[in-house]
Amino acid sequence: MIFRSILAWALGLAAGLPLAAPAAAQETVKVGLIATLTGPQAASGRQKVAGARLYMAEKGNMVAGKRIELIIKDDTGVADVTRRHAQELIVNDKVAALAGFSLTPLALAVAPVITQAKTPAIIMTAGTSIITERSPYFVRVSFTLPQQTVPVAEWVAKEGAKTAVSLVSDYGPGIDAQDAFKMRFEERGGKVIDQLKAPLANPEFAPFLQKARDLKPDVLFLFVPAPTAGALMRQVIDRGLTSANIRVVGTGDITDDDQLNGIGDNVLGLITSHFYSAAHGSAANQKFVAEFKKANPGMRPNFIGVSGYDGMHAFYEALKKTNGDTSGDKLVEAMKGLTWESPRGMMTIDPQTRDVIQDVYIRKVEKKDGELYNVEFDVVKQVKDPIHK
Ligand code: VNL
Repeated sequence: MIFRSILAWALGLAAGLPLAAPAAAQETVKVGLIATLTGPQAASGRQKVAGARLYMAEKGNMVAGKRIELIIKDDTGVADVTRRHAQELIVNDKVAALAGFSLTPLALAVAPVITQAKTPAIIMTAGTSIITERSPYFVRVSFTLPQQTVPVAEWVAKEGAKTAVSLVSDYGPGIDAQDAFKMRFEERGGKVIDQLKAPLANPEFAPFLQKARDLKPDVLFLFVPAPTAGALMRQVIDRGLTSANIRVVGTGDITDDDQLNGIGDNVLGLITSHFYSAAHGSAANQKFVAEFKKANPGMRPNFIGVSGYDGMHAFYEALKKTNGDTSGDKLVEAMKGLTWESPRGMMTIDPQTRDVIQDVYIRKVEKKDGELYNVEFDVVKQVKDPIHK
């Protein structure tokens, strides 16, 4: 008899019948952070997770009466794994939003999934222009490559450079950077004499660097994803390019704050344009850098870390605006037009494109207190992506 009633109770539970679920469980809002934590791009995942966690540690985990829970998944840098995590986080964990996405193909892989599920996805790295057009549920807090490239193309033209060669990783953001560099440099009277592309996986840069050197351009423009920067820049140095009569420039991915000290003094004086530097002088950034270092001994934040931090901000502010309503359409609507002071400077989510509008700085590698930094010395204010404005 007792056994039978226990059985009946258990069956009732399994069928989801009487016993009400605990109220607290219903008040949890989950965010699925898909980061690349292993493999050659692992440095990007470490930064993103550290940035997102720091934001939550500073602001607490209660927003609009809901408890925020961050679920972190490692996609190992493989698009099929990113897509599988996205599906499981949406279907099984019922996340209100996804975030993360390091390499461009990883972001593109989830576009159909988030569109079908109407789940917002906050892009914290991937920088190919087209991504935000692939789903109305993408919101980007990182950057686009054309946005970062145009300022340095203008800068070298203004400095009197007449000829240039570009060398980039052969995939979305590299092609975007190369095209944007050529467009703006040639508009300003320069000539791009060759556009070189190295494979993304296991790149061997030496033959491309030799070719660039032989072409004797005034400028060599470089882009690779940040975790690959150390490998590229060591070969740039070994080939003597920083001491040849060629001005080496790039987007800030090639001198990112995570890799820069490991690259070494040979890149002192190198000019890049980018939206974030750990040396940015604002009070907000000084606090951010200090807190980030305290929470993550041995690390300093880079543009991916700050995007992890800002991505959580976008989500928190959106949930406040919807008063805790987690409808995907309402959250995306609430993120459109958000403006705030990030450690990087002022930023806005463009209500038309869901992409980020932000200042892009021209910086020079300098040594301060025994460490290498990208020191900002000029700025182009509030730049929109020049491709899909
Ligand atoms: C991408 C662009 C990735 C820039 C990066 O590092 C980066 C991308 C992971 O769009 O794949 O620095």
